[in-house]
Amino acid sequence: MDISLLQKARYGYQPKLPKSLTQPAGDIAVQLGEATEAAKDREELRALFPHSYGKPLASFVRAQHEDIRRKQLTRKQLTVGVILSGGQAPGGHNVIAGLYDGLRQGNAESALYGFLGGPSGLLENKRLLLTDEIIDRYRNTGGFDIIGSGRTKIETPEQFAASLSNAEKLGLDALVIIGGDDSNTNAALLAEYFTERGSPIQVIGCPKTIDGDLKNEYIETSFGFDTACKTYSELIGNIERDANSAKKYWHFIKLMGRSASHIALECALQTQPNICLISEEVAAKGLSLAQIVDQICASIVKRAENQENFGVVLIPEGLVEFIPEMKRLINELNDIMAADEKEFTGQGSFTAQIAWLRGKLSPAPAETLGSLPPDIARELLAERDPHGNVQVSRIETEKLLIGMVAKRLHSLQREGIYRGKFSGLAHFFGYEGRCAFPSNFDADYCYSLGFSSFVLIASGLTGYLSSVRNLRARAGDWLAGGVPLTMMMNMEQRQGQQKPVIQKALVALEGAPFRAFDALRDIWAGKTCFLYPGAIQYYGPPEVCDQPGRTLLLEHGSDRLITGDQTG
Ligand code: FBP
Repeated sequence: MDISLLQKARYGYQPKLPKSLTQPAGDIAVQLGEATEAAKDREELRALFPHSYGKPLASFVRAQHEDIRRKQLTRKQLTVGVILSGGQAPGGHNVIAGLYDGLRQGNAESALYGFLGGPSGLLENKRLLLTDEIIDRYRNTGGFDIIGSGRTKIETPEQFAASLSNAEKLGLDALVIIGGDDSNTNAALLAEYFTERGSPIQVIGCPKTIDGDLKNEYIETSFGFDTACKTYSELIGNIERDANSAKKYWHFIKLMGRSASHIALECALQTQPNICLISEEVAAKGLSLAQIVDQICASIVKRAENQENFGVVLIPEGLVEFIPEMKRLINELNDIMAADEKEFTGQGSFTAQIAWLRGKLSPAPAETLGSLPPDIARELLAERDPHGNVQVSRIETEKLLIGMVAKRLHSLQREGIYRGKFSGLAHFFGYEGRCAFPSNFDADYCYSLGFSSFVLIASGLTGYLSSVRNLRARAGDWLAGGVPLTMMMNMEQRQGQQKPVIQKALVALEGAPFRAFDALRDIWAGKTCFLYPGAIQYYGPPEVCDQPGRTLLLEHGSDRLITGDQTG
């Protein structure tokens, strides 16, 4: 098989581990803290998770450390299953490699099965026994192609029973689920279900998603966010330089991140575009589509006064769901389409579907639907994903905004306020970043998360999310352990019912990353302050190659990687 020169070189990269995980496996000690509580809805969660609610935080330390509840890891032979769940995120292969290496280090006879195609692999008992030869072919590479991924949700009683029965048939000691908030909610439910049924099979989760919205006090970032943002930022920087060279286009770039705007914000910090919309701010200020268009036009008009008829606008993928009038429309559409699905799909044509819906919608949402260009309306009516979400990546907000901006500029021209030339180009960056070779940060972080999952399993824990913290320091000083999944949960309304779910972290408007952006964005809107980050570097000085993104550094009180002593 042909492989690129970079892939060949990356096979030789040895991911860095926190010091606590570089001891021989038998010398790693587990320190258990106090019982934990969820931030909200404690009584409901305690009742729903009687066997797994309130577990203590776990951290791994050097065995010679004093005042710890020492627990030597067994060298027992283990059989573990692993699932990749949801969208691809750079570094998934390294999570599996870290888990595999940990298991083999503990006992050379231990086995790791990969379930094929996501959670459905467990339900249908489709799996692959992972060997040295397979693992070595995927070390430090992007993608999830080692075993594939999928978005099947384990939710019916039959699916829970099939999961347990297939795991038992394979003789699994543990199951590792690598996924985002929904998949780790599933991990928590499975852990509770297995224990309730008297099964000793442990369930451990790993925080994955390029969207960056699976984070909290104990999970500093989800893996993949770093590489995806660096990949998009390289592309945005290249477009900025092209825009500044040609001086004739306004580029409207939509960036993935289903709901939260972390990716857009991080890319803005890395590239300093003229405008970056932040969905959470749009919702907080209750901005309408027309007000957003006015905000963009203000920058275009100002720059045109300096003959700068070019610029770059970043748009988060989930924007439409945060604009109050659009949110109301989407919510009503979701309910109507779910309640009368057959009747809706039975309408002969798109025009008939729109007419049918307008008859059922409240007056304001009906008017919003009528005001949208047909292509956008069509995208809003497209099939929902298995979790009942609108597939926001299919809504071409970038084109919608270009059209509305052009119209508004035309009026401003007639009023004599605008004298420039506007030519808008639309881009969408999403899939380009999900399978990139993981940055050194993601390669190290993922390998550590996988290895840490092994230690959680070897320590006999279940219902935990693998956690590696202190990420603004060098890898040797990272702190590995586990966070009880129930600690990160709350109750939310999903498809008409209150359900326990892991909380999604949206961009905090009072947080350091947003404040850093807010302090400079007015300058960026008028002037050309573009930053060109260039491609991810894998080899070279640590401050260029190992530096995590700005969001993580700013959130943890520093503006750059701490490169100090690693030996302590
Ligand atoms: P996860 O939350 O599963 O990691 O997926 C994230 C994501 O890449 C979103 O940014 C995007 O909206 C969605 O997946 C696209 O889904 P699909 O891969 O099904 O097209």
